[in-house]
Order: sequence, then structure tokens, then C-alpha cells
Amino acid sequence: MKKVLTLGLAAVMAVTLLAGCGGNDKEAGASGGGSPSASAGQPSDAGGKKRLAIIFKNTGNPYGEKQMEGFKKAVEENGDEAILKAPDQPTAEAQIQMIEELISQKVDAIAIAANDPDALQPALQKAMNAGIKVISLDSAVNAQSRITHVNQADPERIGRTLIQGVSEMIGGEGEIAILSATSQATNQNTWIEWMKKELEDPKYANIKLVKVAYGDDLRDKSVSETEALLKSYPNLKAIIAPTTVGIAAAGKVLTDKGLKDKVKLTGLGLPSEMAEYIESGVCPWMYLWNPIDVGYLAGYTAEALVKGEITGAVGEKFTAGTLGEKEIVADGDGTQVMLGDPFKFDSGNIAEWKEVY
Ligand code: RAM
Repeated sequence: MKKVLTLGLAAVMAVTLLAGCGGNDKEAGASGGGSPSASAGQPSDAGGKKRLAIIFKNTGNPYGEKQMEGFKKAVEENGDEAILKAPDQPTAEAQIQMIEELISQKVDAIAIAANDPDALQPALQKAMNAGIKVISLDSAVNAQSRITHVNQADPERIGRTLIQGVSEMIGGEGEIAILSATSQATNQNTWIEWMKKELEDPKYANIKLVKVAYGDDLRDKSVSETEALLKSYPNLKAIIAPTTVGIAAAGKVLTDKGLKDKVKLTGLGLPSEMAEYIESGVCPWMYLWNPIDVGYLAGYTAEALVKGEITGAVGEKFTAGTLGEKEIVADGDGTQVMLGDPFKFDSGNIAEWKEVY
């Protein structure tokens, strides 16, 4: 895995964090406001400022808070107002209610990390018909429900890398399980598909994927699902958790049960939450991208759409603040903007990164 996130960027992000956050990460659920009584008709800039909203999957997830922080930074760099939202539970229904509220508030844009690829379509199409610029980020909605998608990294690369990594950790043989987020999460499901494709290679003939469990990105459920995996599969050799909430919960369970040398852990984790498990060897290494950058790129993408600089078509380019020039590329029957490559965290670099995000 190429280490493309340099420490130079780490330094930039550290400064960003110091400058951009007064320790107030918990804005989700409390709408950043704006006047719900804005005049009727198309989204308006009556007060001068545009209002751009982000909806994350659910509250209580530090990764989501970082993503919202990056979105807010981008929107404020453009002189506009960010509305940060996330439901208590990671369900499509709860997100639909938030989309409806944002439609009545006549916001200018909605960026959503979706709890379901298809279920939000009527609500998001209603938003787009009202002139609201809709994009997804992190966890996509289908191409008919968005103008474009902001993707954190190549899903194939993420899925295949996780299997290659786990195979190395367990010497190419044994039972493995996946601890995912919700069963409807587009991003995790795509990564799991690629993991399964990678496992088809005969070189993994001695590795058996025994179960995909769902912790729903809720800490307690992720803990109990990990415990259930350990109980049901006493010979389990490794857990892959492609979710920052799941991997941290699994790290705690394996640590508390003293299973460090018996069951390996890898996946996608937030360095600040995983440092102790990487340092102790419970999780020898893991991967992630910069969640602040995912939100920041989504903020600039939404701004470019609101300003009419792009329409979401393949080949269009725009400047995404400190991330520089970005291009819209094809994604199945839709389009997307790609942030970059995932980054590998291990005992050699985790100390530096745990301060960053
Ligand atoms: C969790 C969420 C998020 C995902 C990360 C890796 O925080 O499920 O959507 O991108 O993990």
C-alpha cells in the first residue's frame, strides 16, 4: 500500500484541527440553524450566505464528527453556513425525516453519508426537484438519488488490501469473520463484496470466512457482536472490522479477554481510537483515510455545484481548497470525486497520527 498521505499533510491537518475546532465536535443533531422561514421558491441566498447541510449516518461516531468538521471548514471558507446533522440511530427512516426538514428549510445543498443506497431516493429526488444540490459522501446513494458522490478511496483496493493483510497476519490459514456496520451500509457492503472477490483466489484456499456480523456502528452492539463471534467460533483466527466503531469495539473486547495472541484484528480504524491496540499488538496494522478531508472535499464539491462551477458531469474540474484541483470521474451509472488512497497505520507511525484524527 502506497503511503501517499505524507507527514507534511499530517502537520497541515494538525494545524487545521487546532485552528478549526474549539472542542465543539458534538454539533450533530443540533441543526446549525439558518432561518426555517426563508422565502418561498427556489433555494435563496436572501441573507447573502448559502446554507449547505451534511447528514452523517448517526451520532456518537468520532469519525462522523471529523467528517462534519471538514465539511464545515470548507463551507465556511466559502463564506457560507454549514448545517451539521446526524440521527441517533443509523436508519434510512431517520435520515429521510432530516432530508424532509432540510427541504422545508430550503437549504442550498445536502451532502449525505447514507444508511441505505436506495431507500432515500424519493426524499433526495424531491430535494433535487426543489433545486437543492444533493451529493453523497462516504456511503453512497444510488446514481438517481444524487448529483455526484465523494468517495474516500477505491473500494476494490480497500477490500482486497484487507484480505491480503489478514492473510499475512494469520499465515494464510484459519477462520476469519467480518464485523461490519449496518447490513444496509453502502460503503461497508461494497468493501465486503471486494473482500469476498479477493478470497476467491486459490491462494486463500485455507482461509474460511465464517460470518459477517453487524454491529450497526453502535458501540455496545459492536461489543456484543464481537463477543458472540468469539463464542460461536472458538477457532477464530482473525476479525476484519471495516468500520471505525466496530474495530475499536473489537479491540477492546480482544484486549479485555486477553486474546491478543489468539485472534488478530485489522480493518479501518481511527488512529486516535486505535493507537493503544496497535501499540499492544492486538491490531498489528489497519487502514484509513483522513475523515476530515472526506468532509472537506464534500463541502467544496457541494459549493462548486451551488455556485454552478460544475454540474456533476464526468471530466469537470474544480478547486477543492487546500486539496487542490479535483475531477469528476465515472462511477457505474453515476459520477464521483475520489479523495485518494487509504493509508496504512502500524506501530511505526501510529504515535504521530493519533494526534491528527
Ligand atoms: C465508520 C462509518 C463510516 C466508515 C468508517 C470507515 O465510522 O461506518 O461510514 O467510512 O467507519
